[in-house]
Amino acid sequence: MKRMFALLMGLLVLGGMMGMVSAFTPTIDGNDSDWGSLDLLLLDPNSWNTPSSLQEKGLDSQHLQYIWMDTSGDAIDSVDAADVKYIRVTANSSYVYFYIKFTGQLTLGGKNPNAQNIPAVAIIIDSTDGGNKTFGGQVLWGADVKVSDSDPYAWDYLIRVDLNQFSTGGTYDNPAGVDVLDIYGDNVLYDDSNNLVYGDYSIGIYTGDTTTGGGIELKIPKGALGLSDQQFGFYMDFLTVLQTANSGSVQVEDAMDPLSSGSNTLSNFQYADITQVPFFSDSIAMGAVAILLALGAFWFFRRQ
Ligand SMILES: [Ca+2]
Ligand SMILES: [Ca+2]
Ligand SMILES: [Ca+2]
Ligand SMILES: [Ca+2]
Repeated sequence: MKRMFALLMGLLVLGGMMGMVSAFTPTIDGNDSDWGSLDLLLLDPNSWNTPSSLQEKGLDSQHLQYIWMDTSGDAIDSVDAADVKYIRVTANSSYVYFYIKFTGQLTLGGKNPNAQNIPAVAIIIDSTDGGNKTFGGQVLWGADVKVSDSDPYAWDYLIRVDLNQFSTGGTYDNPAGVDVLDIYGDNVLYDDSNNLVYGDYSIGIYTGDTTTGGGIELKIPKGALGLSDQQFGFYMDFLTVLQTANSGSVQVEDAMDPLSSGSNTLSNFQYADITQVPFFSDSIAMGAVAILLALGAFWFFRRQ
């Protein structure tokens, strides 16, 4: 009886530990209240705040993630809707999740070709060898952007949300194999040849107000970003593009890089090591529990 009790207690403790360190699953609705609470003023600017540094600053262990705190107010044309405040990244065994927070309220264009001050945001991923140094035109609403030739990065995937394509906030979900284009009028994921990549992804848009700012939440299958089960990290940069009444053409407004007006060359890719996010991936955690259960049962019955 004592052994049975010890076995049960051991499994309970183990289960608790697994729960504490396994990945969390954000709800894709454009709101990041489900990413854990934290005093943003404590976070380091212009660098990744890693899962361990975030825990030191008060993030609970149920919400391990990376946070890039961007400079607020650094959009080239001072449009708050194009100014990224921070980006959160987390992952589980199947998906990578991104949350992009803006300083200003987001306005949605409803496919008005003459819309101004409505940004498109892109996250550029360098996850595999090779790739392209230039992108733009078709995928970035006319803006031509380049990755610095002197840096090692060459992008492989581009995640794009063009707010001019949407009419209302909320969740845009698509079944695997169907592009969001077919249903809602936007394209989301491209490879480095500007071809669409299909997958079971979702977008949540929260337009917010001028005080709270808006946000975009994304769920992308790991495989659609070239990440295998054994590969746990990627380099990324982001950018927002905008056409203002003054500019007359689309230009880059904000990125991880400190930008100057008219500068469309990016070089500040940052590495997100998503192994640090779910300390055990869900499948590894489940496998470990199954093995320990089997060992425990063997030990228990052998001694009966
Ligand atoms: Ca959410
Ligand atoms: Ca910014
Ligand atoms: Ca690459
Ligand atoms: Ca910036």
